[in-house]
Amino acid sequence: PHTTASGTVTESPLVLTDVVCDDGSVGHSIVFTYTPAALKPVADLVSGFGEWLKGDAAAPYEVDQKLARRLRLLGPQGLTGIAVAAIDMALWDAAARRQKISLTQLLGGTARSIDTYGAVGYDGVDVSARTTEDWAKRGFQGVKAKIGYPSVAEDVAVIRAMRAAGGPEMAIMVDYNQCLTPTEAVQRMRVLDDEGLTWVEEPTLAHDYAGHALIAREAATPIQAGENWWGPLDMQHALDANASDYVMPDVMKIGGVSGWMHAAALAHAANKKASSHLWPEISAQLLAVTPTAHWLEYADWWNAIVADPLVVTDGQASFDGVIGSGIEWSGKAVERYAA
Ligand code: SMN
Ligand code: MG
Repeated sequence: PHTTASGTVTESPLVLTDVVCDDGSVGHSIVFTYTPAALKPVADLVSGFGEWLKGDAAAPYEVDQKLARRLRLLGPQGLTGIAVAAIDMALWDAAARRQKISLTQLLGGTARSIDTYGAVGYDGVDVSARTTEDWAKRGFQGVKAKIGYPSVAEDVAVIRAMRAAGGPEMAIMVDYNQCLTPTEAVQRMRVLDDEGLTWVEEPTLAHDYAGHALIAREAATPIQAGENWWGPLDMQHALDANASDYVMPDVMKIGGVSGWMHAAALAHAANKKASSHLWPEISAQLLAVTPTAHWLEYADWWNAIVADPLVVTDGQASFDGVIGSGIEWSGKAVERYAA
């Protein structure tokens, strides 16, 4: 279970999409619905939108434009956005596979290694320290903990225990998962600013850009946000408000590979470092073509169903030799976990 200050993630409800093209090429993608109640509605939307695309060119740009037009009145966010991202990611995967190259190569880049950090849950002092030590032993040079304990003193105790366990060189990030008011966050930042943190993530409601901007202005530590932005337009609004020092779009919520590439351009233009959120395989490849690339978030939750999960050695993700976006089903496992 992945524990956060805003609830515990105990399962991974995933919709797996295959795009099948007339030339025999296929593309795969994973979307994460957060709750099983959204599984079937998302799967139905993916196949429903798929009906509109039968006979069309398997061209992600064209498909994105078509879906955006068809969905203008329903709106582009929430389950709709998730289904569009499922199709977009699978189409980009198919486009790379057709040429037997990686997604990164298709986008004009080459395989390179990406700094990767591991996750520490909302698990108290002892477990947070132990998990940090485990990541350090595996060669990771960054870890991110969930905090937002009842008092800032408890937040600090967790951070210091992690620092002791991970050593002075370890980059430590913390994530409040939106649990504070802006005023509480400003008060906590006055204390946390002495802890040498690499970033403090989502201290307040994800869509309270003014609140985030207030916190970012008052804090010396960089403020991180982005995993809950729906599409590049949300990101633009956050940038307009100067809501965060760093950005971390989520490849699904930002609109798939197409959305990510728009977001990468926005981060570049704003000169803000960009990190990823979940989806380690595809995100590593996208960070390799993101001019302000920063950290890759590592998660192995979906490894069971992926034939060749991302390889991370000494805290560096690599994808040399991978074809497509790195998503290939582990057939038996998919059958076993099918809902
Ligand atoms: C997170 C990830 C996945 C589910 C819930 C929360 C988190 C993160 O905020 O940054 O990894
Ligand atoms: Mg987060």
